Formats: sequence, structure tokens, C-alpha cells
Amino acid sequence: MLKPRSTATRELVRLDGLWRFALDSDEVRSPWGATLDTALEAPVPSSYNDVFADAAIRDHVGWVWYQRTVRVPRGWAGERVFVRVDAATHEGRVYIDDQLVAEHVGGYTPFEADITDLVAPGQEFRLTIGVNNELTNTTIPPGAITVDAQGRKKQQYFHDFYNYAGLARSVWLYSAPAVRVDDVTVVTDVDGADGLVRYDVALTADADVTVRIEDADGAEVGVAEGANGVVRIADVHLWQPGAAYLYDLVVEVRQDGDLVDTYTQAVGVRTVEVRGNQFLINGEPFYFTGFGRHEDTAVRGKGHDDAYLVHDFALMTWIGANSFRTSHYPYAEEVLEYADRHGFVVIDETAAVGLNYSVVSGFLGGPTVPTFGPDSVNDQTQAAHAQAIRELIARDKNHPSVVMWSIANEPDTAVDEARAYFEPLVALTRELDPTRPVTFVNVMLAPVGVDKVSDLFDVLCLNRYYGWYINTGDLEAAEANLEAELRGWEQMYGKPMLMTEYGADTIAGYHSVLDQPWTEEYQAAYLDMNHRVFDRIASFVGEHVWNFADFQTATGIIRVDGNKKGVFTRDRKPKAAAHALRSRWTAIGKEH
Ligand code: GCB
Repeated sequence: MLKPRSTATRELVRLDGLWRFALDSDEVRSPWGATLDTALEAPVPSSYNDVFADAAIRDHVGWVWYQRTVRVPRGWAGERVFVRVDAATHEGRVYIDDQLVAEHVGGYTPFEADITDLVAPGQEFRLTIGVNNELTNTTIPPGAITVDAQGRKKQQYFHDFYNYAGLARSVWLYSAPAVRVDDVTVVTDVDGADGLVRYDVALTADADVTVRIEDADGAEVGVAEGANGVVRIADVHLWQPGAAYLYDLVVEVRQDGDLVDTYTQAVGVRTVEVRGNQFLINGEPFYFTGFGRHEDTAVRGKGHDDAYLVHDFALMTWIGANSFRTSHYPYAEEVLEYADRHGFVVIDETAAVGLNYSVVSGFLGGPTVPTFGPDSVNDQTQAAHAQAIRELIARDKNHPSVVMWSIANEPDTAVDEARAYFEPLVALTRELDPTRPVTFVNVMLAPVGVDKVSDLFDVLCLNRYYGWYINTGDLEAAEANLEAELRGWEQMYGKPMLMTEYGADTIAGYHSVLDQPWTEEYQAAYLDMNHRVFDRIASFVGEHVWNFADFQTATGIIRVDGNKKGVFTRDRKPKAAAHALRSRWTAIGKEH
């Protein structure tokens, strides 16, 4: 799925701004059929939940409607016209006037529709987008809907971050020629001092393809003919963590010698490999420092915002982070493009979080049913999960920053059914992308020896909270238990091991000279304890603190206005631990 771009043959109009907005209700019938009768306006991109001071909107379960009028540029006669929605969380329906043109389930990946036959250049049309936030046992992520004694629909979900919904990313109108590039796949390799760019261009119709590679100064450094092939770049400038370098792969499509389409794909030449207990980028051992993050800010919820994008990367640079995981869903494409341009390394995760009913029942007061079963995680869930993997890889396969796929966060892998569930998903991931390692993120409830699936994956990613959820406030016991467990994993698998989550809730401004959970000192001491252990384990290839910043959660008795494990507050102020991490990670950065 190509990101729409403006090229010599393609034009792009961003449909962001204020849209008419209404909750679905008995009064709002077929709202695509006429101008939406509402006083509300909602910003796009933004989650809608926190924008209005209205609990009925914030807690709404079901459909909401966005609508605006759009004019097709007059110069688009003869072109195909598309509407593209970067994300509709979790289900979207797009109507052009009263015609349904697209339906999509999955809240964090894009979808589009060719609307050429329904619109006219120079003319206006009514664009209505319905968005549904419901999560069930067959969606990714899963959830459950109940109806309470007052007859209200309630959404329960099995992850702690708030179920923000709406159009949190941009909506686009774009033009492209009928004969065009439909997809581009790029895989890079290194041969001595040269770079190899294997490419595969899918077209909508037969045509001649030329591929040119330009360096960062725009000089042509390689060229090839044909829809697929290999371009050699002599004396290649590699894409390196912390030292990004991007080439442009310019695809030109010709018919009878005339240029009919052109599309430019950024390419970073780099290799990724797991060898023994090491994670190699460009043949060199790489040690991940950074965070599990969330797309989360005040007011916007999960709404993409370029100011926060730049600021968050600036803070990650300040603190010495070289990488992050897109916990727990695919992030906006702008985030990955920024990582590509600035040399950040990314573990790219699907939205498969909460496939674990034992965590749910233990922590979140959820159902006490087995994770895998006809009414919980079943074949349909697995099919939705497979689709989530397909869409993630289709969208993100060309990003040099993405070095590994994480296909789930903390699923229930303590039971035998997990194997049958995951085996085909791992095979699918490898088939779709044979070049990147595949991982999943293991939960404390499935420690070494209990977990049934880790042998299927390339890298062990663990979330461990010794000193927080267990051994609370007792860092001595925590240190011993953490080390014992990590040594167990190392002995059993000998694979590279990464701590993908470790963290302690911390209220900024709360202090103590004692080991008091919730204080800034405790967070720093807790992280320090973890680091002492990591440094003693040879197979350790990285540390991602949970979390970059405080973030909003569902209401509940274990969260006070959200999850406070951020190293930065929700408004991005450093807690004491930020300074300690900065010294450690900048020192690690200098060693590598
Ligand atoms: C976890 C989850 C993460 C939570 C975190 C916590 O294991 O993966 O989504 O936010 O714990 O703070 O409880």
C-alpha cells in the first residue's frame, strides 16, 4: 500500500481541519445521505474523545460520523481520484455522497477507495466517514462489549491504554494516472563496498518501467529497466543507526515512450541479521536503547501532531535513545519516515495486544475464561490477526528504520493452544518478509519453561516488572529474581534477548530517601537495578524502558489519571530517571 505522494504525475490534497461531527443515535439516520445535522465540529487528525467536555462523547461505544464537503481540483480531468484514510480507529466506512465506497476493520492501518466514477473535476462532493470504536473477541486488539443495568453499552478491553477513537491521522484526496505504480517493494543488501537494491514494482497495466537511484544530492548512482531487478550502488553510503542516509528510488512508467507515471520511494541501504546471541545491523552488533511508547498526548489522544513528533524525537535524542517499539499498534507513517531520515531503529508492532485473558482477569477485572476458545480468541481472531500482519508489512516493508516485526504484545503463551495459534502467524510473517527477524513480546505469566512458543521466534523480547508488580519496593529481591529468570532464558535458547518493558509508576514531584514506589528516586533506582542485571547477561541486546511518557488509560483502581511509568510526564517534562538514563545511554552510544 503506497503512501500517496505528490510527483510529476500525482497530486495530493490533505483533507485535515474541522469536520462536522455527530455520535450515531436514533436521530442520526443514514447520515451520509444529507448534510449532517449537528452543531459539533471535530478536528482531523485527532481522537475525538477528549476534545469535547462531554462524557457522553468520551465514553460513547459505537459509530460516530465525520463529514465535510470536498472539491475535486479542476485540473484532475482524466486522472483517477482516490480517498485515502490513514487510520479510522477501529473500523471505518467511507461514503461519497450517498455511496458506500470503502469499509475497513483495523484501527491503525490505512485504506483507500477509487472514487473517480462518483466525482467530477471542479465539482464538490459530500465526504462522510463513519468510525466505530467497538472491540470484540474477533478484533485486533480484542475487547468485549456488555450492556449495563442502565441499558448502556460498555466497552471492556484487555490493554491498559485508553481506547481512543476517531480519525487520528490524515485523510487525503489524491490523483494518480490509470496506468500507474500500484506497489513498490525494496530489499537491500551489501556486497563488499557496494549496495544492492532489489526492487519489485507492481503496475495496474502493462507498461515499461525504468528505475533510477539518486543519492542525497540528487545525482544518479544507478539505473535499471524492468518491473523488477537489482540496482548496484558503487561505494554505497549505508543507512546506519544514528547516521541515516537515504537514496531516492525513482520509478518511471512509460507507454509508447511517454511518461505516464512516476513515484519516488526513499531507500536506506542496510542489512539486519540475527546471529547467535547477537542482533546485527550492517554486520555490527547493535544494542537497543530507548522506549516502548504510545501515540498519546493531552486533548488529541492518539491524534498525530507534527510538533509532538519532532519534540518526542528531540527528547529521545537528548536522552541517548537509539530506538523504540511501536507499542502496541502501528504508528503514523510520518513517525517511521522521521525515523528513516534521522537514523532511529524501530521494532514495528501489530495491534495484537491483550490476547491474554489471564492478565485481564488478574489485573483488569476481566473475564475469567481461557484465552483460547470459541468465545474468546478463536479462528476469526486469528484471521483478523493475520490480516493485521499483512497490512502492517504492506505498509511498512520499505522503511530502513524497521528492523524487526513484533506480531503480538503479551499474549497468553503459557497454554498449549498458543502454539497452534502462533505457528501459522509466524510462517505468514516470514513469507511476507523473509528479511527481518520476527518476535513477540513475552509476558511475566509465561516465564521460561512455561512459555510454549519462544522457539518459533528469532529474538526474545521480555516485559518484566520485578520491583514493581512483584517484589514491590524490594529491589534486592527483585534483582535476584530478575537475574535468575534471565539466566534461565539465556541457557534455554541462547538467542538475543531484549527487555522490551521494565518500568515503575512515578508521580513527578513525589520524593523519598527510602525505596518508596511512586517516587522519582525509586524509578531511578529501579531502572538502575535492572541495568546492573542486564550488564551481567551476555545475550542482552537492548533495553526499552516502559514508557517514554505518561499516558492515558481506562479508569481503574491501579491507575491515577493514567499510567505514570513515563520517564517524561504526559506534557514531556523529565522525571529524575530521565537524567540517569541520559548518562547511561549516551555512554553506551559512545561505546558502539
Ligand atoms: C505491560 C503492558 C503495557 C502496560 C504495562 C503496565 O506489561 O505491555 O501495555 O502499560 O505493562 O504499565 O502495566
